[in-house]
Amino acid sequence: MTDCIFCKILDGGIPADIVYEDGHCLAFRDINPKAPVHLLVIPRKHIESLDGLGAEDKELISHMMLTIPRIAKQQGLVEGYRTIANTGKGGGQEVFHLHFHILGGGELHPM
Ligand code: DGP
Repeated sequence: MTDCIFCKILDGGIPADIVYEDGHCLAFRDINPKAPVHLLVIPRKHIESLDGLGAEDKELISHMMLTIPRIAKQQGLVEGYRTIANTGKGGGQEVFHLHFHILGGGELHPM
């Protein structure tokens, strides 16, 4: 999807501060951080949001869930972190390529 910002980051068209990558996903620093450490984890496959997942994505989403804690630890978030996936306009989603925010490195208010 050529007009997707995150697909452009995946293909190198837009630079990003990439902290992790593998065959299924990529993690990079959010351009507008809301915490001392604010990462976005995205699948290489263009899926708009959690709502766009199908049964065929079971392995991919499971891989991402298992990888998020590894990335968090790699980035020094040993005390914990918050993981958020905004879904749809009503959920505050602005970029329509599935992503998980990882936030940490400071005090996070209880939700
Ligand atoms: P969301 O509201 O969940 O769709 O969050 C999208 C996030 O993406 C938002 O926190 C800012 C971030 N973002 C948008 N454009 C770029 C970009 O070009 N580079 C990076 N690194 N982050 C971006």
